Amino acid sequence: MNGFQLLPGRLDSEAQNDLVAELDKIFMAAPLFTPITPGGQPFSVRMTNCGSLGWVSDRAGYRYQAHHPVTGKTWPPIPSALLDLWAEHVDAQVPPDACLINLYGQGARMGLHQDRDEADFGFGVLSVSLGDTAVFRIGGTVRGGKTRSVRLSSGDVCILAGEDRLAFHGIDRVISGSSQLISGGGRINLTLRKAGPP
Ligand code: MD3
Ligand code: FE
Repeated sequence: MNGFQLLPGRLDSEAQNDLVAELDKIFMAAPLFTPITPGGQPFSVRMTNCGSLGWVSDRAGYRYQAHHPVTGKTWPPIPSALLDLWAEHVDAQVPPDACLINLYGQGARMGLHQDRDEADFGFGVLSVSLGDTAVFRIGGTVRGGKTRSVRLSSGDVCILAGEDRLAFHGIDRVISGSSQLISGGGRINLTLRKAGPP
């Protein structure tokens, strides 16, 4: 499996609602926080994690760590439905150790970036979109190259692997009111990864 693979509607509405219920429990154990770039700017996206490692950002840089940056607690476990998706679409032998949870409220976006904080880029990344539709942008591995726009709707799963694993990508905007899944509106994206060393 190689490149950017979009599985539209991979999760039906029952599976989406089940995941939202799991996320409500995760948010109680690991509250959403606002990461700060190494340059000192807050992200417009709020985040938390589940799994043995979580992605965090602050003045000291971007990294994966075993503890929540505010509570100091370990992250809650990854829901089994997500582990099953990973085993089916990414790797049946090696499970993910990190699940980053991004919450996009009104006006939140994510600038073009590469994901390069993981130990081994040979593993793919699996993303699950929930709630309002996102206008996602993906380019090549060189900043400033050609990009294309793809809509990510609630229940869509995408897998990034091989030649596109280091592609520049971001979220231009979220279309508010496009889904009723999340009370209060907004979008949640889950990214499953094998982040740590073997
Ligand atoms: C393309 N998240 O958390 S998910 C991120 O919707 C991130 O919250 C976006 O970019 C979001 O790092 C996009 C789709 C995605 C995830 C990982 C990728 C696209 C990717 C890795 C390489 C290339
Ligand atoms: Fe990313």
